[in-house]
Amino acid sequence: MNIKEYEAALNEPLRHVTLTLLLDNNRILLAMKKRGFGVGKWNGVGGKTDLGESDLDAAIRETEEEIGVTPENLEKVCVINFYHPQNLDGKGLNQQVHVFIVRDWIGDPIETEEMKPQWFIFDDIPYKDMWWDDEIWFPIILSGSKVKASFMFDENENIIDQILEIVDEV
Ligand code: 6OG
Repeated sequence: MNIKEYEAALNEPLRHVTLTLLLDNNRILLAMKKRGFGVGKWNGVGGKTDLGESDLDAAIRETEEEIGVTPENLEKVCVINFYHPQNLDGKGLNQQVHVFIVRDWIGDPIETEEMKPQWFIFDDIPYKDMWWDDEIWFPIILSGSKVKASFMFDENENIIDQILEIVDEV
């Protein structure tokens, strides 16, 4: 099954999730996920958008909860659909991730029960310990472009289909 076929068969909208990336000149803040979905991987910070909440407000709230900083002037740079059809619990893991970059924030990143933050220079992003899709779209957004994409994974978290376009607005 490919992405187009799978999307045609889906009858529920995707759950919205946020992902926020703090940037400081040529450095990016990633955080080690300590529990839950994506445990053991470096990633931006974020989580589920609540019912009635905007994705922007969810991104701010999740960043406060997970690394203790309040982001300001968030810029949405990506919308990515992630499909996990092979997974037994595939329905629950399908999600639409709204990605924001941030250059202004209040407070210093701190470790919490959920995440352990660390700065990385752009040339040293630990892609081997991240979701495989990140190596594809991180360089595009770090060079200043915006992306709409879809990725489909197998049960071993390998990418089995992808669609990606660079867009003016997401
Ligand atoms: P919680 O389940 O912790 O939110 N997320 C992904 N991030 C990347 N870079 N690649 C993926 O490829 C991802 N799938 C999900 C969105 C999950 C967090 O993980 C992100 C959320 O920030 C599969 O509430």
